[in-house]
Amino acid sequence: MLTIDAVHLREINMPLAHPFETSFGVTTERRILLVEAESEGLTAWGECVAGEHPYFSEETVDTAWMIAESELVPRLLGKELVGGGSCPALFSQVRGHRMAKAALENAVWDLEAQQKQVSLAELLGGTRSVIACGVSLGIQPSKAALLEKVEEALAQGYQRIKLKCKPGWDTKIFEAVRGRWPDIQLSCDANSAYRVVDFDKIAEWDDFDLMMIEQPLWYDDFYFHSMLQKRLNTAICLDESIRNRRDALAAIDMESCRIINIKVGRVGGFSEAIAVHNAAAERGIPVWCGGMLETGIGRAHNIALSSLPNFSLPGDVSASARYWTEDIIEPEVVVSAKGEIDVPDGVGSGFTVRRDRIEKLTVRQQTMKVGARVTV
Ligand code: OSB
Ligand code: MG
Repeated sequence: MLTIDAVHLREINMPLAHPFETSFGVTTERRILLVEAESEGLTAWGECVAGEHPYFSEETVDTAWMIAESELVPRLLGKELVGGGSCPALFSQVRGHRMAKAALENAVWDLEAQQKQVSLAELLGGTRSVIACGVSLGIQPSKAALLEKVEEALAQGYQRIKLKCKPGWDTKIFEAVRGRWPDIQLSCDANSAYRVVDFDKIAEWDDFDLMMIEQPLWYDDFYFHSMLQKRLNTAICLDESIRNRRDALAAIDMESCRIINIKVGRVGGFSEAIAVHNAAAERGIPVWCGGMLETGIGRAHNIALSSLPNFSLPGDVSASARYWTEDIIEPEVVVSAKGEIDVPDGVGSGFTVRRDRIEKLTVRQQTMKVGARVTV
């Protein structure tokens, strides 16, 4: 059993090493909500993957802070918990706000691992000692710039290249990359940029032998993805549409996708991520771990999750240096020449949080304890 004595909410601002452009816009600096949970002398961190704007999902840094402060943290404080798996029931009265819930739940899992003196990966049911890594390459100013990025990522060993795409940055780009590298594992991610009028064009992408086409249509859709999947040889992978295990079951049953991207924040925490993983595994649907431009805190949690057996495709969990000039954990996440990350076997997440650096990046913080609240 563990009791949460205090929770600290903190917003840090951190510039990205390189701007990241998707079909919904450019990100150059991240605002990130971090949570820190304390229990009987132990402390663990969680990262909220909500963005600055409600573009990827309805949540933002500000909504997550508000809901954590007013609804979620009060439900955690002072409660006797078995562990991370106790959180969904405590939070269930609050609808949605999955990214806010995940940040807190994941910190509790990390505390549980520390209390049990096991690695987080082991606690989650992980079986892999290394995970396979891919990269997600944003939309670039030119085709030449993109080819350079692909070349660089392949030289670093990454096993799969995912190209962000949108109307006007799609067929020509796939042609150029596939033309130059006929044998690499290549995929694309549209972040919902296409509509039914685009079906004929998307069907032509079968020529490029993509591993998958990620979330081509609406962020909340299964039906039209199912219509599109019938017309394609290429697998559709759903990201935004999958909010929980039931969504995964519906999407698999309707054949809206043949692959699922699991983001622990998008589904509300490790408990639901494991449930999606298991549901997909039982139905022969491979999964991979998506990324949300996380700092080392969220990245460490993604590594632990990716060690589960059905994470059989390379994920978007890449080296710290791709995102940050200096990460907030030690050691930084590194990718081997084979395109793999070692799953730490130390207690907890296996990384140390660099509190000194976090202090410098903090723009607001708040401590909540049983019966007390302090804003700094
Ligand atoms: O759709 O996978 C996505 C980043 C921000 C929001 C959505 C997505 C992404 C990425 C980047 O693709 C993944 C990463 O490298 O962290
Ligand atoms: Mg995606």
